[in-house]
Amino acid sequence: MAQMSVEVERKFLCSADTLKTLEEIGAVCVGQRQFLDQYFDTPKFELTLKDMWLRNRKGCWELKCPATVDGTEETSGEQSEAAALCTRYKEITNLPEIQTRVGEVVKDACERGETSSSQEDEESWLSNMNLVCFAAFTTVRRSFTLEEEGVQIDLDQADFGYHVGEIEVLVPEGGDVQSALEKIERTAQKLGLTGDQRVEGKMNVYLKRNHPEHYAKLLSEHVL
Ligand code: V4E
Repeated sequence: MAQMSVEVERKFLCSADTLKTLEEIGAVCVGQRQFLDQYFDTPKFELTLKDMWLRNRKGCWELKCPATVDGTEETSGEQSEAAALCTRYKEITNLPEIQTRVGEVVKDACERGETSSSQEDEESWLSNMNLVCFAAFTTVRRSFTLEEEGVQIDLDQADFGYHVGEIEVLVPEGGDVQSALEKIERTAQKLGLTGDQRVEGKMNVYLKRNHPEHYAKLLSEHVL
């Protein structure tokens, strides 16, 4: 069960001043890259209804699922307002581990026969688990670091015309989530962010436009 870090993240709205503010607080640009994300689920959306997000990015498989599922990180009871603005997701990048997790949810899909290990079709596990691509979009991401806090700040521009910022800290397994939350809160303050707006992720906006019924269902099930 190696390679399972927790991504603690707070999204924020970008404005015309964001770049200037980043510069003023001493954030350093560490590069720009572009990537295509393809998200997969069953036709009945069994994964995303459980807040599990399976994607392929640059040829690598990644599964994001809530960090609280195993009850490891949460200090029970209420959390601070600042912490409530942050999401915490486990990031699983090990393919066999991803297949196990997904298989636990997609139990009644199709039987997973020997063909799944066929060399000529490396992605046959997708069809065996009844997984289809439901979202695909390209992001141009400019990344910055704020070294004194050890946070990364990403400015994302999705190809469907949505712009969003993220302050994030990757916490290795067993690491200190609380201190990550504090780093993010201090960074948010330096950026002059207020917590009074609900900030949508790229996927929110994508689903609202392309799968409005599923979007409504995720809202009513409190996934989004
Ligand atoms: C976790 C999640 C989704 C998967 C995409 O996650 P996100 O962090 O939005 O994407 P991205 O491209 O920034 O990934 P990174 O490069 O940082 O790994 S889609 C919806 N969710 C859940 C979710 C939520 N409930 N609330 C907020 C504010 N964001 C995401």
